[in-house]
Amino acid sequence: MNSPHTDVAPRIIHAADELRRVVTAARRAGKTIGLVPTMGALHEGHLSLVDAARRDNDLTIVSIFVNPTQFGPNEDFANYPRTLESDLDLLAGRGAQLIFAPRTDQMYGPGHATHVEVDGPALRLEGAFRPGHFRGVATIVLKLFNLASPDRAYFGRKDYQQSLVIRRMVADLDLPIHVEICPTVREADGLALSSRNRYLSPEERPRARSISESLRLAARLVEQGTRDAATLIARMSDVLRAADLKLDYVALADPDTLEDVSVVDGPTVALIAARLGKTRLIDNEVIG
Ligand code: PAJ
Repeated sequence: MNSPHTDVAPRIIHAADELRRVVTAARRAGKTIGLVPTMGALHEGHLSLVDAARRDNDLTIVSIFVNPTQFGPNEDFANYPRTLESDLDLLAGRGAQLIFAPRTDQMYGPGHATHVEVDGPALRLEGAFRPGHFRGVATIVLKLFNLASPDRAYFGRKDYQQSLVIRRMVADLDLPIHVEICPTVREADGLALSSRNRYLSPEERPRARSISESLRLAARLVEQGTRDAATLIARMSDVLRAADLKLDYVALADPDTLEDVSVVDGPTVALIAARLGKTRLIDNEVIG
C-alpha cells in the first residue's frame, strides 16, 4: 500500500487525456485507485477524505474543480473561494499523489448537452431550494468517475443528501465503484467545516454555532423521550431564529429516502439549511 512518507509534492494534471493515461498505467500495474472529488478551498473535512483514500488505496487522486453547473444563477459561483496554491500545499502534506485540476472548458466543451438527472433522494430539501443543483453534481461526478475510474470514491456526510444522490446514481447506473461516506469534521464549537465558512464576518461566525446546537438539541430531546417531529422541528427552529438565522428548511427525515417522518421511532436524519447574511450553510446529524 502507501509509503508512510507523505510530504512529497503531488503531480498536478490539468488535461483529461493525461489523467486517463496515468490511470490506465496505474491499473495495468495492478494499483487500486481512490478518488476524492472537491471544489477546492480545502479544509480538514476534505483532508479527512484524503486520509481515508490514502489508507484504502495505492493511488489517491484528488480533483479540484469549481463545477459551474451545480450553482444556480443567483448563487456564489463567481465568488466561490479559489485557493489552488494553498490547496496544493495541504495536499502535499497529506500524501495525495495526484491532483486533477481541469479548466472549465475541458470538462464542458463546446456543445456539451448531456446531463445526469437523479430523482428519488435528489428531489426534496436541497433539490427543492437549489433547482438543478444535483443534476450538476451528478453530471460532474459521473464524468470524474469515468476519467479517474476509481475503485473507491470518498464523500463527506456533511453533504448528506449529496451522498445519497451519488449512491443512487452508482447503484442505478451499475458503476463498479464503492462509495465511502466519511464523518463530518467540525470546529471546536461544533460548526461543520465548510469552504463557505470563510464568507462569515466576525460578527456572524459565533451565530453560526446555533446550527450544530440545534442538531444537538434535537438529539438530546429524542433521548429524553420527545418523539413528535413537529415539536422537535419547532424547538430546533427556535435555536436558529434566536441567533437570527433565516431558515430554508429544518427537517427530520428517513435516512435512506429523505421522506419526512412525523414520529422519530428509529434512526432519523435531522437536516438544516439556513442563511446568515449572504452565506448559506447546511448541516445534519443522524439521531434517534
Ligand atoms: P466540496 O464542497 O468541495 O466538498 C468535497 C467533499 O468534501 C464532499 O464530499 C463533502 O461532503 C466533503 N466535506 C465538506 N465539508 C466536510 C466536513 N466538514 N467534513 C467531512 N467532509 C466534508 O461537495 C462538493 O465539493 C461538490 O458537490 C463535488 C462532490 C466535488 C462535485 O462538484
